[in-house]
Amino acid sequence: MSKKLATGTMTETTFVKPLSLAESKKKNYINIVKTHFNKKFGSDPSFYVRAPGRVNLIGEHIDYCGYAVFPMAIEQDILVAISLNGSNKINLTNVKESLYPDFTTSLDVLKIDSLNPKWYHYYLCGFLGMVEHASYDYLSSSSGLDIAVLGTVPPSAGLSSSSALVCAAALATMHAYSLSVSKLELASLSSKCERYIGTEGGGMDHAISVLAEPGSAKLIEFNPLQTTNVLLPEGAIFVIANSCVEINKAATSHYNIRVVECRLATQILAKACGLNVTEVSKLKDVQEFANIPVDQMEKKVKEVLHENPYSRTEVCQILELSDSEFETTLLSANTKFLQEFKLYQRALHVYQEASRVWRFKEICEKKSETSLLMLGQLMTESHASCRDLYECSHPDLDELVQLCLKAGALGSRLTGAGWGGCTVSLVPFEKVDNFLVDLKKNYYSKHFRLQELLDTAIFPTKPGGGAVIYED
Ligand code: ADP
Ligand code: NG1
Ligand code: MG
Repeated sequence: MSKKLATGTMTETTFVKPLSLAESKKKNYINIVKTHFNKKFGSDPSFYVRAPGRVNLIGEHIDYCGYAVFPMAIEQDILVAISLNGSNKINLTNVKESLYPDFTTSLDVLKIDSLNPKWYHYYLCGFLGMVEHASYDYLSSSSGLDIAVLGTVPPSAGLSSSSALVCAAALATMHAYSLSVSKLELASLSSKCERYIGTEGGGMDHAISVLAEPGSAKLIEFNPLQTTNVLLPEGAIFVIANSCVEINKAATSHYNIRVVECRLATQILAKACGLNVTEVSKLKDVQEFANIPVDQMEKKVKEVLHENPYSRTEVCQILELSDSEFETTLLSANTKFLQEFKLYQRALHVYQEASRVWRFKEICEKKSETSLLMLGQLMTESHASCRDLYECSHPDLDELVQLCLKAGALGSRLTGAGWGGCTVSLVPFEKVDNFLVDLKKNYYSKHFRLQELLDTAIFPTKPGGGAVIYED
């Protein structure tokens, strides 16, 4: 694990803050989770942890290919109230009990069922990641924990509720057992341990949830993990709108299929470039080892890959693998059944999206009269690429993006993994009120089932802070 410090203006290195410093809205939520904890366990929690969700402004499905992404933390978060209980049991309860029922397990039989993921498995990812990191030795038969959870990140909506839960669980475990882990280590290990749930995800969500600082978005680079604060241009605001199509990434195979397609495109491109395929695991590695600028990778993709889907047999032939070698080395549990792979389209999206991220950052830094227009255009191009090349959109999301643009957004795109979830739109300040009215009328009123969700489905957002431990 890299020990390199985050670059930029990382000012705070400690997670702990006095509870009295929590802002008043947060204190209200803390009181709700405290009351729930008290009702379930008959005492007050020892401390609280918050970890925020995030909105990715640009750079979709490229973190697991090694490329930099551009998210910011949002106000909505996962709150955890926790105490050691002196037994060998972990008792988990959730304020939204009807959605997320109580769960109890002994410390010696912890298990994450990736075939049937439940809410508490995400918590256990964070717990296990932390205890494995510190080695199990110090866990005793009295290391049990009582835990209450309250989440305000809309779930399964591309705003990273899952990773907020995993990060909060890892941080709560760290503090409960008096372990010392740096912010950068926590970000890396939370991203590794969310993979226990079965998704072969990248590191964006955990990095921003842990490392975010109020007031700026972050460019996040990987290998080694490092972050740079970027101030967003003035005059416009990012507005999130939820299509209200829910998609659970661990319970479906869409996400891992894309990871596999990128992996296969990597191998075939590496072979065609004469690289040692065993040294190359991500699309970014091909670009770097072949020493080709990222904006010229489009030409290479068009030279090497064909547009028609690749059959499993063809991929095995090109990579000189038997079918069973192919399955064991390149596929995952929920992608073993795959017979066809769209490699041209996925690789093209990744390289073009990676270039868009750097252009986005440069525009933010240069600040000109046309900055907002150029940022908006990049966002809309990113959505088109997610829809057409990466095929991770959804008809309702496409409709919502069009409505956002019609309502005055300078740019709009899906955010997060896609296949449902939210859009993020860049809206000039003076147009925000009309934008909200138009969207409510044209999207939310039309879809009757969404009426009751209106209050939480559409909201302006600004860059928030990262994970915190609150103590009395
Ligand atoms: P997202 O885009 O929100 O990260 P995922 O499909 O990755 O979507 O994760 C959603 C899952 O995270 C939910 O099905 C649930 O298991 C868990 N989750 C999200 N919010 C909460 C919450 N408030 N309490 C408990 N579990 C939650
Ligand atoms: P969401 O939609 O929050 O589950 C996922 C991945 C990210 C990234 C985006 C797409 C996890 C935990 N998160 O986010 O790493 O790949 O999709 O850009 O796997
Ligand atoms: Mg998630």
